[in-house]
Amino acid sequence: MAQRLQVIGNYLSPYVRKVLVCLELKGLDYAIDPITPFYGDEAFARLSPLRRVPVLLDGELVLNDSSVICQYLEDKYPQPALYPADIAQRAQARWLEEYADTRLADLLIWRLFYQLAIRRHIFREGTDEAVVRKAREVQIPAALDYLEGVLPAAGYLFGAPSIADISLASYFRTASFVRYAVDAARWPRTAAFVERVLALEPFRKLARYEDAMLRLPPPAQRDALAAIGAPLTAWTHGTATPRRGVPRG
Ligand SMILES: N[C@@H](CCC(=O)N[C@@H](CS)C(=O)NCC(=O)O)C(=O)O
Repeated sequence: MAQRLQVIGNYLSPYVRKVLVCLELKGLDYAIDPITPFYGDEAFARLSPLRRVPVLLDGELVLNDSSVICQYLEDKYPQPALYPADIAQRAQARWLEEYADTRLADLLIWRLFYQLAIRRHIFREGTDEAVVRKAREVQIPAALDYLEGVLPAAGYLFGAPSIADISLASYFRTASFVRYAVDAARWPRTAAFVERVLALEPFRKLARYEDAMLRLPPPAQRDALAAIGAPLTAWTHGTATPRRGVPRG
C-alpha cells in the first residue's frame, strides 16, 4: 500500500494552503505537521534548505516549494485535473500562479501579514507602518487593478477550478487574518472572485483549522488542532522558540 503523504507546513500559510487544497480536490489522504517555519528544528532545516514551508514527503521523496509540489501531485494523480488541458491556458494558469506566489505574496504576506502579525506576535518587534501604508494605498491597489482586468465575472478562470484560482485566492485568505479585504466597490470582480473561490469545499474545510489556531502562539497550535481532529503526523519538527529564517535579500 502507498504510504500516506505528509505535509510540513502551517495552515495559515498561503503556500501551504495551495498544496492542501490540491490534495483535498484530488481526494488524497495526507497527514500534516503544522509547524510555523520559524519554529522548525534542525531536522526541518535538513528537509527544507531555505527553512520554508510547505514540504511534501512522499515515502523517501522530499519536495520543497508549493509550485513544485502541486505540479508533482498533478503529474502523479492527474484526476481531477487542476491545470487546464489547453497548452496556452495551462501557461496562463502558471503565470497567474507565479504572479500570486511572487507579487501577491510580497504585498499581502510580506508587507501586511508579516508586518502586522509575524513581527508583532512572533518576533515581538514593531510594525513598520510606512511599509504597510504604501502597500495598502499604492501597491495593492495596482495589483488589484491588474487582477480586475483578468478575472472572470462569473465562475473560474479556465472553466473548472484550477491552480490559478487556488493560488490567487489563497493569498487573500491569509491577508484576511490581518483584516484585509478587497474593496468590492472599487474592484467588484476581484472581490466576488475571491469570495467564490474561498467558498469551495476544501477552502471551507481548511478554514475550520485556520480559525482554531489563528490567535494561538505557535507552540499551542498543535494541541488545538488535535482537539478538533486535524489529520496530524505522529511526529513534529516544531520547537518551542522562534529563530529567524534564511534571509531573502
Ligand atoms: N516559493 C516557496 C515560498 C514558501 C514560503 O516562503 N513560505 C513561507 C511561509 S508563508 C515560509 O516558510 N517563510 C519562512 C521564511 O521566510 O523564513 C513556495 O512556493 O513554497
